[in-house]
Amino acid sequence: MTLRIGMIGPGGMGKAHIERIHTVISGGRVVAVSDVNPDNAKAVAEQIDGTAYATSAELINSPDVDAIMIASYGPAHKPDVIAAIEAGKYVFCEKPLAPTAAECEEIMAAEQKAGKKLVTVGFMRRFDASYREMKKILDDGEVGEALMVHCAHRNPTVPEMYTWDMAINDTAIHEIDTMRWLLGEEFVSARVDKPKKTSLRFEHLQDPLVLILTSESGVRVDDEVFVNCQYGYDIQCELVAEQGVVRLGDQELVHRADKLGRRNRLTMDHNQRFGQAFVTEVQEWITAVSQDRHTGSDSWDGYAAAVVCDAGVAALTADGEVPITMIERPALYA
Ligand code: ISE
Repeated sequence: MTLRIGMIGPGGMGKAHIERIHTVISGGRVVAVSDVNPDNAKAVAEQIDGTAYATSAELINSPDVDAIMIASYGPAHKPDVIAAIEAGKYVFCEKPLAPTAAECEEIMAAEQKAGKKLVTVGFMRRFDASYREMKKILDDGEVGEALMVHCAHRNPTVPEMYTWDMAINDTAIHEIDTMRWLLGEEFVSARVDKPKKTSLRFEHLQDPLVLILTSESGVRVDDEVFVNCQYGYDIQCELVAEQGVVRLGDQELVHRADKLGRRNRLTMDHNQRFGQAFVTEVQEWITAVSQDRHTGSDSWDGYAAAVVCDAGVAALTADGEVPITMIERPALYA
């Protein structure tokens, strides 16, 4: 059986997912699209020989659509995620689940009413082979307890529309989710260190910055966010544990040695760097949904990321530690 997927908001990320689903992934096909820009919906529908729906509500409720993917703008996610839950359909929503913790709570309330986990949040790093290996080493107890994690999240440049808070809730949100998953615990406080700013940035940005998070057991995570580093899309992570250190392998596309020396060609964006992770993520989602089961990050993960982001954004405009408090975890997400 082929899972018939309806895609809401096929912009850059949505189109990349469609391409993967129709070429390297098995078991699914995007058969329907909707978009705030009807011309885009029509153009994408023509390319995939599918149907363009005038509204996301019509797409979600169509009997010809089995499951939903949402790749629209974050502030538009909540009503579509809730409509999919109410229609009893599995929904894959790109990060963030919703921009505020309160909206994520509304989504969790709808899902609890449905009595079933239907929502997967698109945090793709959980599907990256290197992060998975790091987690396995930690979970198997090979290096003892985690003590610290040093992360770096560098982008070559960001456009002027990238607002000051996005360093946390659009960029660092990846480490926030990945570190919660790696360590298996929540964060209790956030702080932001603000070093000298690069001259190669738009004036409104604090770039670089270092987000410092402390977990329930006291593990300290530092995340250097530097989104105008110029040279590449460079993701680093080093886990320091009691009996060893584990770090992500080299990420460069090729190693080259020539008369200029030993050099590497680096990845330049997230689709290159995490291309295989996206494939694994979407393949696992299609396989799981076809078997009527949930996979990947759930609504609680979306909520927790939103709460930590709120604290991180608050810490960006304040000095010192900002405490992080969460509601009690509902039984559905235990
Ligand atoms: C973007 O939205 C992403 O998700 C990328 O992975 C991240 O590196 C970038 O900073 C974000 O703007």
